[in-house]
Amino acid sequence: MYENLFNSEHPVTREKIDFYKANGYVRFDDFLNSDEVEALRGDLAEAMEAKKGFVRDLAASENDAKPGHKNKILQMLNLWENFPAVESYVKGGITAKIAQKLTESQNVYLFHDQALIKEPGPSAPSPWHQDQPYWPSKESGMLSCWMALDDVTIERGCMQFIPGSHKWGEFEPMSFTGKTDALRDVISEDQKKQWKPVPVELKAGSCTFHHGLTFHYTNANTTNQIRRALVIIFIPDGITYAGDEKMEGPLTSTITSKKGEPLRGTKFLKLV
Ligand SMILES: O=C(O)CCC(=O)C(=O)O
Repeated sequence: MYENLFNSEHPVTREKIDFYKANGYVRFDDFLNSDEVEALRGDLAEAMEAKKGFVRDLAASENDAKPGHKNKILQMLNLWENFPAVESYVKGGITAKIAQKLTESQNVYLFHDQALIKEPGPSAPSPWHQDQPYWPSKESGMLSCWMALDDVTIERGCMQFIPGSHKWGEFEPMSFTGKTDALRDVISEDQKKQWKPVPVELKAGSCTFHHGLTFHYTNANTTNQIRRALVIIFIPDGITYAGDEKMEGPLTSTITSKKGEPLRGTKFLKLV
């Protein structure tokens, strides 16, 4: 059904690779065409109805655990398992090939995909955080592709990055219900001087890639339109399983590696 979609090749120039290495993120404009965006939006709409698999409100607090609770940041994990357009997009490897070039890796495995949705209404900011503290990897180097499925502005919750912060090391995981800039409290005075957020507004079908240590943030969606993003997280070469040194995540039980072995799991597909 999707044989003509998700199979394009996207050039990665030396300039893009150098930008990613220096800044910890990089943008790719006009990556998916409108048919591809529509197909993914269709799957997300179905997923929001079906609520299959791992689904949660990333910003829910204890007070929110009530019937009729409206999600502030809806997270739906591993849609590739149940939704055919997402499956073609993920397995087609069009973003994994970019991850391969950015990391200069031979192999790239899937960690997981996730839809991150901020509906108009009760939306929350995604606080400044790094991703790596939530991941089971010992080494840094895993990375994400954040695909905009809507035109995103600052007000609608586009990604914002602190360029170069992927070189500052790994900090504690941040709470999604706490102060949005708590990460600023734990960095050095010199790093505070370099705290110059760069918002990356994107058209639907454009994306950013970011390194697992890069500080990033998105605003609450204060517009009256939905904000849909589809993220794929990649495991390049050289990443081993940290064992129980790291916090447990929704995929911990699917990990097949022993501590110190290359990070692999029953759902971590080889994409490239
Ligand atoms: O989309 C968001 O609000 C946050 C995205 C994010 O933190 C990520 O993709 O790592």
